[in-house]
Amino acid sequence: MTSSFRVALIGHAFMGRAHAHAWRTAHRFFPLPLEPELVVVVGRDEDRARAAAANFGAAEWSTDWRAVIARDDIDIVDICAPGDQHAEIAIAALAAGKHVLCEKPLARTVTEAQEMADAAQGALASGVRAMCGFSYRRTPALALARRFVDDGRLGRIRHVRAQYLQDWLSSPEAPLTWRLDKEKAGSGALGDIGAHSIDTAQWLTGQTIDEVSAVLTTFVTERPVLAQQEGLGGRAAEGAPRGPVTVDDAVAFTARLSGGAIGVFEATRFALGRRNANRIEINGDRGSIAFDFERMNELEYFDGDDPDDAQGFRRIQVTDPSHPYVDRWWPTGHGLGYEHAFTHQVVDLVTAIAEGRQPEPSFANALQVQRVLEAVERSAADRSRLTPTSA
Ligand code: SOE
Repeated sequence: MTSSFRVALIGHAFMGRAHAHAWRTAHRFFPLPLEPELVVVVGRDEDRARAAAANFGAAEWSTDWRAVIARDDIDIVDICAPGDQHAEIAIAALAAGKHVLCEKPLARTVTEAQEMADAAQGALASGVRAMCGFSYRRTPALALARRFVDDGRLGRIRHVRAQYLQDWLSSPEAPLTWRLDKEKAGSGALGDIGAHSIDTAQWLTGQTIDEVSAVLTTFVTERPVLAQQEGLGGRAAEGAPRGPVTVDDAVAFTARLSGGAIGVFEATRFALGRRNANRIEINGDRGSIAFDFERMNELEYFDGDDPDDAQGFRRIQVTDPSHPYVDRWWPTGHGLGYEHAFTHQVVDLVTAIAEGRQPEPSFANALQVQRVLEAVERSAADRSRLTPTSA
């Protein structure tokens, strides 16, 4: 009989829901060495935590994460709380001998991320593992792109072009949520979605971002104070006072990568009409790939070895059983959705832990992303750029 792997989920909003779904689903579709059991849901508000636990099918709820971490019957602590709680909870959970899955970005600052990575390193000796939830790595089309890079189909990589475009803050009336508060989130579009692009680019190319030059901006500096969080946004009361937005709304930066490639990155929540366009294009000297999450079951691939009269990008439908993760789902041509990457994340995490391997992205990988985030912020603040002069 498969033994169970008992999960404490901390946070039950958008990300908590995505994770809860994954914990409940993974073993029903994939053969797992341990069977996840969502035991307890933790939240700050008693009624909402109770309702979330009932909704997710967890037996218990709590408002006290410290008490939950102290329990003997919890194997993993899954942190889906806002960023200001990541470091404290993760470090305490690792010290208590629990495995940890922590949402991205790992922390608010490099200092916090370093402390978390140190704690994860220290816990390794007792077989305790930590992983950061850069879930898009587990989108089948991106996992296929990684396979192509590893197989050398792209050859030597020259360019990375990554954009993460959303529009949920386009209206100045969208209320102030925790994602707009530097104290809670660390940064804005940069850390929330730009971090995904940074992780994806580094993971796909096997190169680290070693140099950046950036501009950051905040288009709407004050917003109505939030009355009720709903999904990513929420509702403000009629005539609510406005409070300050303390993070960036949009960022653009260029980058130099360790293997000689150059990169162009953009992240914004003001790209009206682009709802979740997490895009990346990579050009090598043998081939190219292009991906857009708004068409997440497709990967564009250009093969430079094709005969001249047949050259062009082909659109691969990533729904074949030969594609990563796909064989456990639906017949060819029947696609997957946003939630599946989280399910695959649980599959990979639980399998690695059961086999005594380090699941990736590790806290050390996520610390590297955090260093890039900080470098981007410093570069933007630095203002060491030239203003075009008239001839
Ligand atoms: C909000 O921009 C957000 O929910 C991110 O926080 C997630 O990481 C991303 O998957 C979708 O957008």
